[in-house]
Amino acid sequence: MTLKIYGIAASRALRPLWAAEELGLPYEHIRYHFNGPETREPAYLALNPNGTVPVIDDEGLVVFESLAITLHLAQSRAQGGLWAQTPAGVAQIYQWTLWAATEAETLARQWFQHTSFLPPEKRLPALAEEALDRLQGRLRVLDQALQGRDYLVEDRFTVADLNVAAVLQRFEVMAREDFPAALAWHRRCLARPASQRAFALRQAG
Ligand SMILES: N[C@@H](CCC(=O)N[C@@H](CS)C(=O)NCC(=O)O)C(=O)O
Repeated sequence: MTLKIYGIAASRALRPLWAAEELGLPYEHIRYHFNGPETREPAYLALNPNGTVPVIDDEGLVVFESLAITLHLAQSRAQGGLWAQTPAGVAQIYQWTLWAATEAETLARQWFQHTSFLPPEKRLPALAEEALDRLQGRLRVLDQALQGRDYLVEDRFTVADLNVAAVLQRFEVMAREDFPAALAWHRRCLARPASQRAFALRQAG
């Protein structure tokens, strides 16, 4: 049975798609849109009761939450090189992934919603501004962590880089200050062939 990844690439499903591409995994991409209708059906809700994308079915193991999925793929295919080789590296993968989810994504999402995603009449510029302002502090943390190094964990590309780079996929638009180390790192991550292939899937839906 092939790995199944549900959700169009122009959504958080990009993250497991990118991980699968990095790992060279065969997978079936089921391009359900996050606005439905398929994600409102009982068959889908049995996989992901949140009714959101992505969710994966990995030979019977069903996992939702995009960053949990990338962690699972990286760890279960550790020979693919996205997982850490030491307990300290594993701790840092968790640290950066949870940082991405709790510190970075909330603000990046608030900014994106109120600049692009919501219908214009529902956008609140003050909320976009507040999020962008607070985000600069998070980007500074990232920039400092990347001083003198190419990647976040164990000096090579891991799922920590994938998760943080994907959550901050609009890094270049969101950065108001100079963050040279983080900017170079972000470009390095997004230039990877697997990343390019995953992002290209957004054209197909
Ligand atoms: N924390 C979840 C969020 C999933 C999520 O909200 N996905 C969006 C698309 S990017 C969605 O399906 N939205 C539809 C909805 O909320 O009904 C994850 O990272 O997987």
